Amino acid sequence: MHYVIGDIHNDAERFNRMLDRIGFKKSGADADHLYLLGDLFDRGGAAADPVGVYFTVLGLGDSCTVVEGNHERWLAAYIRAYGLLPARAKKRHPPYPYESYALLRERLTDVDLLELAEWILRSMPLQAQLTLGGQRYLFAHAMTSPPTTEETDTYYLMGREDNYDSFLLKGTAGFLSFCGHQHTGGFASYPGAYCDAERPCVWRNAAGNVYMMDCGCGFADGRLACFCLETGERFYV
Ligand SMILES: [Mn+2]
Repeated sequence: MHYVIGDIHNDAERFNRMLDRIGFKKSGADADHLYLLGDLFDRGGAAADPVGVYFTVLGLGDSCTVVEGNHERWLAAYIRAYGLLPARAKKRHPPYPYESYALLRERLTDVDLLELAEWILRSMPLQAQLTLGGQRYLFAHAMTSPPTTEETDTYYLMGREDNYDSFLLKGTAGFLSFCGHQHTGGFASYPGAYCDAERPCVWRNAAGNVYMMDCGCGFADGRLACFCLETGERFYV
């Protein structure tokens, strides 16, 4: 099966519970594949565990595709900028605005941290695509684009620089798009519908070609959503 998971935001516990819940298989004849929509890191409150999220994703190996989120970009940029400073300059450097960096530093060496930044910047595409059973899919953090039209990094990472409302209305023609970034709780006034009774939950636009997956994981009242492409089934933890 092919699964899609939205913004995790440092909640390794929920992420691992979700993989158990769907019985994710990373190898064998019936191996699954997972698409992560970015924003693995930052937030998560007292239970924030960025190392746990990182190690779980590394453990999934080739069975997982991660598209880059704005928080990955910010974290990688900070690691690169800070990690290369001499010790004295580090003291004067402003702290990373989220706890992720301090938590990562507790358990990872400088070299491990730089590897994390390289992993983000070199291996995470801004958009991924898949054709499955004749259906074409696109995965991006904030907004998708036709694969033939390369947009700016900000378009995929943040969304709003272009016409976000138009994307939510029309999607990307010929594809089913899966995105995160914006908590679905804010979509009540857009043309579309919540896919499940309990909130927060996955939201689908009225055209039926955009699924928004960020259900606020990492916030106190949020949860993590997972969508199975073959069955349309949604899972929440
Ligand atoms: Mn985001």
